[in-house]
Amino acid sequence: MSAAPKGPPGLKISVVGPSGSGKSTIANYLASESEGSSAFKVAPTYTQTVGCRILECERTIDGPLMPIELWDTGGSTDYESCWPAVMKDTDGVVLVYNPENEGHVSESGAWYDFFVKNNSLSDDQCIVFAFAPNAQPEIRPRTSPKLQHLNVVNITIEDGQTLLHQFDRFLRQVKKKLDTKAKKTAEFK
Ligand SMILES: Nc1nc2c(ncn2[C@@H]2O[C@H](COP(=O)(O)OP(=O)(O)OP(=O)(O)O)[C@@H](O)[C@H]2O)c(=O)[nH]1
Ligand SMILES: [Mg+2]
Repeated sequence: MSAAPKGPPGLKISVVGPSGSGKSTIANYLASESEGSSAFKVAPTYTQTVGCRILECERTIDGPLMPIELWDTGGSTDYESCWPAVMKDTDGVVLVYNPENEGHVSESGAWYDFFVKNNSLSDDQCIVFAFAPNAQPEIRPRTSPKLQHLNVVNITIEDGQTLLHQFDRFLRQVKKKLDTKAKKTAEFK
């Protein structure tokens, strides 16, 4: 009996970072059909994410539509027990912090350590969004020393297109990394 044909493999992307940094705002935007609109739709009131939400979207990355699971993680330490599940088998990490919040800047280093460094992911599998209302694209945002070697991108609420563009670039980079890993594994067999 032949195996059922497999569709294109999807990617699991974990969206992590301090509480109130904008993870759900960003995940909602990416998962919505809002490609045509240029600005985020911001919820009128902030609602803390309890545990983790999984959102789905599809992006075209050098080929057919690729299913993406976005694991939008609650940033409160009350939900720390969920983090191992968020980390497990993740293909990439989107780390979100608000560079205008001093606490976020320092906390973001710990998020990087936990989700990327201690999870044996390569830095290519991580993108950092500095999400602030007044971000200026040409100015490097305030960053934890632990993130200084990473791709840190300014994201503003007015500019959803930049977010989509950066997200697709990141997915392409993750896919390339995974393809290279799979090729190396096959060569060893
Ligand atoms: N960081 C950031 N937040 C903004 C901006 N503009 C508005 N906000 C508000 O900041 C809050 C962020 O909320 P969420 O996206 O729910 O934050 P979160 O990171 O998911 O928070 P947790 O679920 O608690 O981890 C919302 O009330 C946004 O409307 C912005 O440009 N940057
Ligand atoms: Mg949230």
